[in-house]
Amino acid sequence: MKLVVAVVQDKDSVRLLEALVEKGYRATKLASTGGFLRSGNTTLLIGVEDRYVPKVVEVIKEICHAREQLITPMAPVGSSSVESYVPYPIEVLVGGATIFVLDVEKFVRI
Ligand code: 2BA
Repeated sequence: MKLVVAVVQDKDSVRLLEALVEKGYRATKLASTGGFLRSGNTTLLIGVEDRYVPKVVEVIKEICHAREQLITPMAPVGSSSVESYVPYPIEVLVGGATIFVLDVEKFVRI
């Protein structure tokens, strides 16, 4: 058995969860925060038999899309020139999904 851990954008998470459940996969949705943008994203835990991993990845690919996001960097912490700091927005391409596939040592449902 494998655990698919997928970090996706909030915008895609509802449709993705619906599609997974509709296709018979079990999933758990966690609210998460990206370390770089410090903004909300969604992490899904999906436990499946090994042979279903490619199908789960396919569903994620169908639904999740990369999007460009404009961010305004903060002044560097401890900087002495905060007053003269002019924040320019920069564009970041946030991927559709970041996927990890982990081996599951033991799976128990009680
Ligand atoms: P964030 O960490 O908020 O990153 C959002 C986007 O910012 C990233 O999109 C990437 O395009 C950019 N980015 C991240 N770190 C950067 C850096 N040091 N310099 C320049 N640009 C940077 P994605 O790569 O598609 O990642 C989307 C989200 O997936 C991430 O949100 C994070 O929550 C998660 N993620 C990505 N790689 C991960 C990893 N290796 N381990 C754990 N979580 C990861």
